[in-house]
Amino acid sequence: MLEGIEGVSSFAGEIDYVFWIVNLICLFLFVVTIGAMFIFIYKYNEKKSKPEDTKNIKHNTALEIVWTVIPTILMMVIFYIGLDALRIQRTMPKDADAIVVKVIGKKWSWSFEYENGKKSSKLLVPINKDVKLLMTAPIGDVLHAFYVAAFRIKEDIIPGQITKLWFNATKKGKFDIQCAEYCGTRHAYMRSHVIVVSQEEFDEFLNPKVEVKKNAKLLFNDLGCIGCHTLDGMPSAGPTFKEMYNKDVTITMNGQTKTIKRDEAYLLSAIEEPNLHIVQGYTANMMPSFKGAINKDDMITIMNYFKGIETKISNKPKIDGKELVDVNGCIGCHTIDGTPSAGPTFKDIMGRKTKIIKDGKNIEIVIDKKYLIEAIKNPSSELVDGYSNIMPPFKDVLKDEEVDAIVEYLKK
Ligand code: HEC
Ligand code: HEC
Ligand SMILES: [Cu+2]
Repeated sequence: MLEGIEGVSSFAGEIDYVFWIVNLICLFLFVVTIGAMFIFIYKYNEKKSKPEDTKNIKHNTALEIVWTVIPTILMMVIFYIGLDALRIQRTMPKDADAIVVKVIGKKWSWSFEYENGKKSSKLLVPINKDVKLLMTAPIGDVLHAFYVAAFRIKEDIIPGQITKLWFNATKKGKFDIQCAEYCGTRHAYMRSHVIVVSQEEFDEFLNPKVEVKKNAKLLFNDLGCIGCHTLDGMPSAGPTFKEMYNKDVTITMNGQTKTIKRDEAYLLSAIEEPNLHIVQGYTANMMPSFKGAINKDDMITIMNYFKGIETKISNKPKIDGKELVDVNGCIGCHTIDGTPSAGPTFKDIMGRKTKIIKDGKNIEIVIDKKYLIEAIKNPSSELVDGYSNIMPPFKDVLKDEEVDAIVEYLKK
């Protein structure tokens, strides 16, 4: 079935009911009036009946009551069921019981922001959960309308005002979002998707489990090694961790004393089976076994530390240039496949020759990193020849590292 025909929100049934009742009433009235017209065309055809043969009827009370009362009742029915469906659609769920998403519609893209600050260019929502949309457009933008046919929802988006919608999706899948208010050149491309997923998938999307790579020092702290070992060469309850790797050590193993090299296998067994060999001068049964307590990644980090290789901490999620380009609506005006749009294409942009207008002068330049940064932060300072000055400046919207990430992405 065509996407959008089947209603997949909790109140789609009520909306469809109104739709069908109104249409059936219209169909009935259409048949009655057009049918009567054809009957009269036939019956009172001038060839068959002369006007003077026809009775001159001035009044028929019964008929007039019928054609007044029946349409009035039908009108009241339409009003009642319409109002009822509207009431359901306009009664917003409480913020506490719903997922509240900010929707920004602007020339010519959609972006969605969740309560925890997560931004996305697609509206991902869990199934069977109330979702409340607070929608707006930036001041200076134009009117748009948020329309999801499959959910039977549509509402205007007005710069500087907040309009609201809610829905509760009853089926998993991908459903079209379309701007339903003509808003300029790229209006037809102002599209996105609602993606309805399970609660688990939604949670993972909202709070992705970023793998935080800890550095060795943090691990030593967390695992409690620091209680018995030092990093700076000082002895403690156990030997220091300073410069151990590949150095000789004297140990007692199976009652025998011998000197061996601290290679990786030795270090590993010293951590996992500490009582297998005891370092001379220290007591056995002191160090607990960490077998199974340290995962593979962390063990690599620890070994790297012993070997003198520093593992960098990266607990900041990586800034993804592609995601930023999506979320900030760049694709509303630029393409990545070489086709022209409201702005120049991003394809092969780095190193490309282009004519720009700078300080009123027409010059040709080769696009480099510095130019790209300026073109994103202050587009009107260097206008590409042949295009209009419609790109919003991103200098206060994007952080410097975000602009860098976009430039990195554009290079590809
Ligand atoms: C309760 C104290 C204690 C804790 C906690 C402890 N150790 Fe030990 N560790 C010792 C003692 C005592 C020795 C020396 C005796 C031996 O060889 O078992 C030792 C020996 C070692 C050795 C061999 C040292 C050498 O000079 O050859 C390594 C490697 C080691 N520990 C790593 C660790 C790591 C990694 C941790 C944390 C995951 C840790 N230890 C936690 C007490 C501890
Ligand atoms: C409303 C439409 C619109 C949006 C949104 C938009 N741009 Fe533009 N962009 C343009 C137009 C039009 C031009 C050409 C005129 C100019 O230089 O400002 C342009 C020019 C550029 C240029 C210079 C291209 C060249 O060939 O020299 C870059 C780079 C650029 N945009 C990047 C971006 C990025 C990155 C975003 C998103 C963060 C973005 N744009 C969002 C319309 C837009
Ligand atoms: Cu629009």
